[in-house]
Amino acid sequence: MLSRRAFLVSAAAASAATTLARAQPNIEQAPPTVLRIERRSIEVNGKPASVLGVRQGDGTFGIRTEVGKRFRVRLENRIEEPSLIHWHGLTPPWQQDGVPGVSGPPIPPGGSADYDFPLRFGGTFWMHSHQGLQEQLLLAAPLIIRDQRDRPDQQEVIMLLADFSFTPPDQIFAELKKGGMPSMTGASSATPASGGMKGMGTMAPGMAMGGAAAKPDLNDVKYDAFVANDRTLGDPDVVKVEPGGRVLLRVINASSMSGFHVDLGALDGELIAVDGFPIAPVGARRFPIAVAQRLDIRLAIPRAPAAHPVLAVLEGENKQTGIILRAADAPIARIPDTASMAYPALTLDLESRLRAASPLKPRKATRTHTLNLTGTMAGYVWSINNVPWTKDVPPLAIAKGERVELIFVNQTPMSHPMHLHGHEFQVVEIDGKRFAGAVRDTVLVTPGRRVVVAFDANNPGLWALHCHLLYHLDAGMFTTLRYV
Ligand SMILES: [Cu+2]
Repeated sequence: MLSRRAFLVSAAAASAATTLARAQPNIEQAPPTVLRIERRSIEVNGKPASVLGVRQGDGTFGIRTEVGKRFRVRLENRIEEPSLIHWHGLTPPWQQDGVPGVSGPPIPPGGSADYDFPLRFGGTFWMHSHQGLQEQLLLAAPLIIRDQRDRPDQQEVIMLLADFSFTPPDQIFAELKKGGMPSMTGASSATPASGGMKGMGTMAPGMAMGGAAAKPDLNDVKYDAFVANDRTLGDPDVVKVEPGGRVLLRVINASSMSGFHVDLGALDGELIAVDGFPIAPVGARRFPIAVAQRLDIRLAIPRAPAAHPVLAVLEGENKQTGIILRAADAPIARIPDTASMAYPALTLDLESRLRAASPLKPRKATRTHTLNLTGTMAGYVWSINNVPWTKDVPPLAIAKGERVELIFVNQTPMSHPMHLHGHEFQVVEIDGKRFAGAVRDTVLVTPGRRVVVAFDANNPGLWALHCHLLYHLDAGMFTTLRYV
């Protein structure tokens, strides 16, 4: 029965793709890029770990392509369970968005699905499983779309960040629901920092700076490691760079639950894009990155031979990961996986200073929806407007052509990186102050704060809108919007 159903789903996906291809007379004749969802082994802290991955036949993780081309992909599921990949930040037809139960069914084991849609814009994007808790098993990869911003004299370096645990994801989730397990912190949201469950190691100095409200509650899951390009600092990814050369660093936070501070050390960085979309450049040596967000940072490599660590330090703690940029044959010093001090919780300070290079056309909103971010650590229930997601929750109503504003009001002591599928949005207001902020697809809403984003309803369909913390999403901080 299962295999028959599997065949039917696969056949349906193939026939949908065929129909789509026929409807496009100028379609490229080149074969699609084949991506395979596979099980793979990596080594973490000297121990073997079985994880998942999505890569091409030649071993390339994810895809690098160009703006103006079509996204033509055949996705094959070669693991023993259903799976589906979401193209995070892209704007496909809604049926190709890769969210099981919203855009369509997952791909059964041995099955495949076809994708074909135009790439409207370039930038740093990524792909990840939206099925169950597979993302926690590192089922994520870069999705890079080159455009006129990419210079030939500039070397591209990708740093994909993830959090790793030897504990199976369903067990992590079960422990979160039970609350108070030794591997968990923040057992009670009512007294986020006073409980005995909260280890002193999480009590970073910056944590108490969240304003008048309760102290922010950080890092629900205690991970065994943080990795950059699948590696810890004990055995880091070392990238050769040109002394005196230019680098475009594309940072992708593919973590399930962890926000970071990207720390460039002695290098001066110029942040030129967030979530793929250009901003008025911001110079700094440290940049915050919430879960699912991306940073494009230009670096000028000094002429002298040297090894330049690019680190990512966990918010509220001192745990760190990163990669090494090695100019010439400079010796590489061992970097510990803890920083000398804890870094603060992520804030909206940078977000409020970002300005879009290409803002949305000024227009009054024709539709607004308020999304109170709600939940309780007791039982680990997360919700929107106090409703944990089920399939019976009606989609938010909007109409094609509208300028929509979503008002996120965080009523919890945790930060939530909120992601809208299928559309780019602009941050237009924080705590009542209007500004032409960054265009992006994921915005962090910190405890007690009110963040407003605007978008144009230009891609009809049924779309997911959710917190990108994996266990919050799975616990119900998820909803949909729909228009035709
Ligand atoms: Cu959340």
